[in-house]
Amino acid sequence: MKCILRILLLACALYFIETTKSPRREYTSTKVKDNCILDGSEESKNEVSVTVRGRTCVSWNILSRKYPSFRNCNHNYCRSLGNKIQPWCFVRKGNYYVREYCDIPLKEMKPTTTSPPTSDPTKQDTESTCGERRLNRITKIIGGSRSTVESQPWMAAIFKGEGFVCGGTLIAPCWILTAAHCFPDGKRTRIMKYSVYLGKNAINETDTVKEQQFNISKLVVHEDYNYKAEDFNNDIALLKIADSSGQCAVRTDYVRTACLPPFQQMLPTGFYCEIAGYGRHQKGGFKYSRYLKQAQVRLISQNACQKKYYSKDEVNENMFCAAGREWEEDACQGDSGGPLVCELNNTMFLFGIISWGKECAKKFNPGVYTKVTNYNNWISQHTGLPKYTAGSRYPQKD
Ligand code: 4AZ
Repeated sequence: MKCILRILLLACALYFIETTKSPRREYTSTKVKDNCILDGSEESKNEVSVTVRGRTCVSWNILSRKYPSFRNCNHNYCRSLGNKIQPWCFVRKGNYYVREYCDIPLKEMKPTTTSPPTSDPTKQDTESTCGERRLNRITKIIGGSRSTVESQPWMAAIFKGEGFVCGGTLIAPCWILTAAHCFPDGKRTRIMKYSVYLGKNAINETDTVKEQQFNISKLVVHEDYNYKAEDFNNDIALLKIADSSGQCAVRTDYVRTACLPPFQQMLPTGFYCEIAGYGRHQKGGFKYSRYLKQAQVRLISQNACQKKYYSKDEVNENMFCAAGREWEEDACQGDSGGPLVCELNNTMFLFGIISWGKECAKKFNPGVYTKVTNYNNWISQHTGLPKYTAGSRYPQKD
């Protein structure tokens, strides 16, 4: 008995030593004493220290308190560490250090996966190829599931400088539909300060293989959106996007357009649709979700929403309501402008723009969405794309 106890104690002590000396197993190495563990493989050596966003990497040993195995790494060169798809490094963001990919793809990445999006016109979605996706859902988290851009390839992330502003939806290769209230300066918005990302899985990470980055060349806020009234009526805006060489979105597994339903098309009460965004994931929580999330919500009748939950003044005919099962899933701050898409015949149609709601995931306070099907003519007028607003992919009644 004594002998078994001794063996157990010895095993515990060994385990304790092992775990305390290496808090993050991912970055430890036993073989190196004075060398930098990051330079173990010839393959990973390079002298690039600038990220895809143009930021300079910090020296790895700055983080040696958190990652003791970096203590001998007195350089700031990008390295392929962990399961990352390409070399990366830490950069300083305010008081934090965050990881960012560098502008050097891995050698072994095949051209088919690394080739940058091209301007080949056959690689752009049209009104007849919208709404398709490769489903790819992963682990469940509070109030919805973590999503991937493959599941929501129309999802756009709008940034002002370095700061995340709102979600949006790609409805044509050069056009994003979003909420007017995302641009509080209305017509006076300085659009050159903004950028739009498609194919983005995480707000704080850059994945150059999946992402496409754009500037805004034109912002159209609905003429009747009233900033003073704060009533969210006509909470709709269009962004025209173009990358640094003037190209619009290229169709990939991570970037696709959502279809627009026909003018004034309705869906039955109780129909399940999906919302997606990078917004808050807990009521009262202060952190934005770093990762794209999606949730299922059910459409609520206009009558119930105007009489039971809100008033007719608050929810007008340019809006509709939806809520998760048991009120547990909902959009929240930061999700604004993002999509509410509904599936018909394996094709995803954009019915709503995340707009407002009293608090988040609160009983009897559903989320309120801009009714996209009231705006087909407005969208067509401003984009000049009547084919995209005709709803031609929508299943016809027999
Ligand atoms: C917001 O502030 C917001 N629960 C969006 C949606 C909802 C609440 C707030 C709905 O962007």
